[in-house]
Amino acid sequence: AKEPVRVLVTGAAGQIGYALVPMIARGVMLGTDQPVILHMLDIPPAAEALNGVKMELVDAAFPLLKGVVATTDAVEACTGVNIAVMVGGFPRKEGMERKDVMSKNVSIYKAQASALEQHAAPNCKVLVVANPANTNALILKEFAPSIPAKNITCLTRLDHNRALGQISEKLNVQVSDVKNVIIWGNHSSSQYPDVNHATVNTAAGEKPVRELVKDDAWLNGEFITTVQQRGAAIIKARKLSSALSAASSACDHIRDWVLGTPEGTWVSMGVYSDGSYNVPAGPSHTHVSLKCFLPFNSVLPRPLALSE
Ligand code: NAX
Repeated sequence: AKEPVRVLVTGAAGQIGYALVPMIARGVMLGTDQPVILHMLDIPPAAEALNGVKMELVDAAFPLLKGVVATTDAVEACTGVNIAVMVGGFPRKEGMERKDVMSKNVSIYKAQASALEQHAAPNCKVLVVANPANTNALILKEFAPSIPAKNITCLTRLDHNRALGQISEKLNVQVSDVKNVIIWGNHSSSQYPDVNHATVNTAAGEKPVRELVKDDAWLNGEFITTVQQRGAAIIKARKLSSALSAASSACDHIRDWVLGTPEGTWVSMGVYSDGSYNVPAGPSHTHVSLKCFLPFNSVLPRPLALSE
């Protein structure tokens, strides 16, 4: 039998956490033959709710779940973890300026970076979900210099999956037959969902999305804005932000990172740019006019090839 993998979820008492931890415990993230031990971190005001989530995990009697650590102590939460999914953070509230949210998140991500750097398992893989995801990932990278930059990523897979979903709806094909969209830019409304290399598996073989859609106006207009603004549309409809789709995409991100993508398929992840794809290496200074300690836009997404 395989040794259990320790998976940390921060902000585990929140709505994404509530959708995510049962997926991990069922094997959606790491495979149905991979036992897991869940580490859940939240802040003291959420401690009771966090304990309630732990009670439900026990009640669900997941065969793969070999243990649960539920804590408000970052060091205890980070100790020995192989995978860290950072969902906790300070949300932007009405009337708050972006820089106020930034300074709160800088202190949160600085402390959690140190806890991970000192106590996580070697080669721990980190996925930042909490917004601003790209910037929080950069902060974590800056304050955990001994963790290789390539092990620190942020979630843009939800945008990638949203783009696949829109193409599948437009063409009335199965979403599993659509592949190789790319999300460039930040996880924000400035992102660019790119269909120029995307294909659909048809009875007559793989066809480019552009050839099948035959509607460049839609592809260059409504498709892009729908993907860019999907988060806002979900909030409008649900009165809550995306949770099940974010949790599912976080599982997809880690699964493909650890287990690889199918031959000929790539996916989008936010990574620290090494200069690939003609994207400038290192932090981008596009938004330095916003007063924060660190440049924004710093972790640039790229498609991940199977071999990486
Ligand atoms: P919730 O407010 O439901 O949950 C957040 C949880 O984090 C709460 O339980 C809170 O107590 C906890 N928390 C706050 N500070 C913490 C700290 N210092 N350490 C540990 N836990 C802490 O938000 P939810 O809807 O679950 O969203 C979580 C984050 O995901 C938000 O920042 C949100 O903006 C972001 N999202 C990112 C997406 C992406 O694609 N990158 C999409 C979905 C989502 O909007």
